[in-house]
Amino acid sequence: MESYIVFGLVLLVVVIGATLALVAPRFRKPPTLPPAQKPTAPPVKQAPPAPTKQAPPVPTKLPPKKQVPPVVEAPPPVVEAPPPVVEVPPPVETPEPTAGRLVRLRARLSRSQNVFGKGLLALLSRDKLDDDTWDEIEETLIGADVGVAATTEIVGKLRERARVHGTATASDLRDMLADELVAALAPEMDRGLAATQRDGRPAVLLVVGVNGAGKTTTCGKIARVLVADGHTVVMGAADTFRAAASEQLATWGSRVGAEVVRGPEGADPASVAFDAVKRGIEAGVDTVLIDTAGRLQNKVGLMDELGKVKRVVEKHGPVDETLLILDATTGQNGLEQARVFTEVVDVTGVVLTKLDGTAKGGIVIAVQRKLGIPVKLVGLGEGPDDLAPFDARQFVDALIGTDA
Ligand SMILES: Nc1nc2c(ncn2[C@@H]2O[C@H](COP(=O)(O)OP(=O)(O)OP(=O)(O)O)[C@@H](O)[C@H]2O)c(=O)[nH]1
Ligand SMILES: [Mg+2]
Repeated sequence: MESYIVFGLVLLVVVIGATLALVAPRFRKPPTLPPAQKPTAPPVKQAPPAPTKQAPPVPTKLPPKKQVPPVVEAPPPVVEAPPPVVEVPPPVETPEPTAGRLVRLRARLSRSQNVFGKGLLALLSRDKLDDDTWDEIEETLIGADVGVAATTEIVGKLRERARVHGTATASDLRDMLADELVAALAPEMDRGLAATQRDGRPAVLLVVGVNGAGKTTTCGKIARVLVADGHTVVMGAADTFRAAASEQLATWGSRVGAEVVRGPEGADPASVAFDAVKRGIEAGVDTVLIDTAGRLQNKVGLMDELGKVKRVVEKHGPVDETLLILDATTGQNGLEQARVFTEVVDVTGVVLTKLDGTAKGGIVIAVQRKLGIPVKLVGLGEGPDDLAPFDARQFVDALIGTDA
């Protein structure tokens, strides 16, 4: 009996123990799981995706803060490369024909110039041409930059013709004056440009003159004239003192499709000139135009350099034409400068620029008379085709309005 009681107690203890063992965990889990899983789950889940998911957007927004390497790999600029490849075709222009360009001189002569023509006509229209009137005529011509010597000569001849004629009208006198002005311009002088090949090599034209006279512009305009006449041209930018100078010439060249030989800024002008002629010979062109500098500290330096340019270029053969560019607005003052040039380089022709401005046309007579060199071309403005071959009769017509 006792054994049954003991057995029953043992069984009861076992049952209770088993029951407790089963139930106890259930009571323990509910309080631990919810708090344990909720706080830990987010950090555990967010931790892995955070670096992987955030990686792509972060580099673009926050490159400097954290991950720099991904930013470096960005290849957008490479994609943009193809579109910018744009050809720049130089628009080659067709210069206008040179014939008839001088006609526009009259319209472009300054207002004072028209006054000059009208003033002379008024003087010649007086009933009586006494000494005072002739003095005034002389003063008018001198005032127009004709120069004292040339004026004295012109008025002397005119007076004599008027005296011989006896009954000359104002119109007759004006025609006579025009004749004398034309005669003073030595119309028989050869004004053609040596711009075509000789002995199988290009004609070489050297363009000289003081600072700002219009050398580079005139080079460009001459190139246009030559191209318009069917010639091929190479230009040499031997003004190496300023980068802008060769740039200026290159622009003129590209407008008419003429090659421009340039050197680096500060290069030896003579070597650039030499290379330009060499290139012209190789390319078999008709003309090589060489632009030179006018801007040097002193006159001696400028002249030495010009002499050197000429000597070096002549290793290829003689310079065919040396054009002296003179600013017509400098009047009589420019004449002394001009004379210095003729002593250093053998000037074969003069180009008078800026006749459209405040220039007094009479300077043409003074220049030719003083230098004994023909004025071959005149500049009538800043436009590309504002350069005209000089013609004595047309010029005088424009000057005193004989065709009015
Ligand atoms: N109105 C007018 N201006 C001209 C004429 N020829 C040249 N010019 C102007 O004169 C200025 C000087 O011309 P450039 O050709 O640069 O003179 P440059 O002799 O080469 O000058 P440097 O190289 O500095 O010695 C420019 O503004 C030209 O446009 C002309 O016939 N009429
Ligand atoms: Mg220049």
